[in-house]
Amino acid sequence: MASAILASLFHPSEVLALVQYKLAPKTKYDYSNDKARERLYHHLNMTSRSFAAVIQDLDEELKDAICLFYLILRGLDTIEDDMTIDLETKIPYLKTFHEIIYQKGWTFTKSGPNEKDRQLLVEFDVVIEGFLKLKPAYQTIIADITKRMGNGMAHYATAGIHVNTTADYDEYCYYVAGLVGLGLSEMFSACGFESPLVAKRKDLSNSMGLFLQKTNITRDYLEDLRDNRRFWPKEIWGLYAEKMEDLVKPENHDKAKQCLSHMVWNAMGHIKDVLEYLEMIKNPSCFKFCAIPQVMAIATLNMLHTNYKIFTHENIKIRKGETVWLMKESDSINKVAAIFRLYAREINNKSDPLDPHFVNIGVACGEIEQICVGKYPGSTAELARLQAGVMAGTSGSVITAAVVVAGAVALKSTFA
Ligand code: D9A
Repeated sequence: MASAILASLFHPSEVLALVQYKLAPKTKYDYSNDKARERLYHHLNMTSRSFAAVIQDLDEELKDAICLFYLILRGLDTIEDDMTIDLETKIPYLKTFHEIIYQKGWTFTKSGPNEKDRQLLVEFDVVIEGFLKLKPAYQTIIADITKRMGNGMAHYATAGIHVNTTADYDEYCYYVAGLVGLGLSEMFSACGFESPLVAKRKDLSNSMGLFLQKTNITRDYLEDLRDNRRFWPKEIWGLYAEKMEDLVKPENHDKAKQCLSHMVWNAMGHIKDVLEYLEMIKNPSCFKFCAIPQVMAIATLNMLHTNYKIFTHENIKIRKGETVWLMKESDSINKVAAIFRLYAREINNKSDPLDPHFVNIGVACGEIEQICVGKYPGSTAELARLQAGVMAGTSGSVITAAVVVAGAVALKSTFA
């Protein structure tokens, strides 16, 4: 907590969000009367910290279905990611995972010892038990998406098949992320929270996944390379280096930065769709659930833009305070549009005029501004309010006040 506050010292609204977050009641949900459900949410909280809270805030009707969807996909992803499992073993698991989720008692102990979500697969019987209790309509959606995703993963895991063209890049991201968007949209429409149109707009649902996945792939260049996974399309990196791993060489510093801008620009291509999708979502808990990952993605993209560190450091993340602040603010389309405008402006301000994508990125940022001003005029007032909290230099007194409050909280929790 203390270090998170320090990191956000020049962002008073983040300090405030952190303090509020820390003060919020901890045991919001009590699963102690249902041991299986308690175990399920334990696994959810283990796999993803901030996103787990967002899932738990969903309305009861969707909460378990989406929690299980998330855990099932996480299980599948853990097998796909694991480079210690040989392909002859891995591919059949990927292709049949949609059947495995109906097999009571199934568990998996072949994950490598360093696999982060190893334990989820070791206790996967808990996930299966939960899945089998869901309404059949949700089971069908989850199994169908799992089947299509597993087969797509199996294709790209096959020896000799790589992400070469930008079309491959879109296809790979469709399998691992776009399909998640499609499945969730089907659930939103099936339960009646959202209009049937949401499920119909598969293009927009796909973009919701692609924007998240492309941001992650851009961020994870070094980590993926270390594990010999390559998701940056050759059609892009091939313009800047002979081999993808050559980008990290100091003599290729400038080319690497240009390649990074190209990847950032490619990801930005989905933002228009993301805003259009979010505009359709009316249920407040669904809206926050959908909006929070997207605003975190544009904040991450802003952090990546022109940042050579992605070629030298793994695990580049936005500040904890920034995450908590984004989670608090993302509750209406006007506020989300304001957040997108804020980061689009930051991205544009950082751009290097000598970069070959300077104009492209400038146009993409300008389009975000144009769409938001045209369609979400309320975002202008929200943007002014957000900026008042971001402009640290002009609000020293707010910083001081916030730090004093935070100090009091820290003392309180020490002596409580
Ligand atoms: C999502 Cl059910 C994901 N993925 C995410 C998380 O958001 C999407 C995996 C399973 C599910 C949902 C998501 C959320 C809301 C609406 C969506 C949607 O579509 C309409 O998916 C497109 O990243 C994984 C894929 C991108 C592969 C789909 C957000 C999440 N955040 C992580 C942060 C991180 O850095 O991984 O998981 C976290 O908080 O741990």
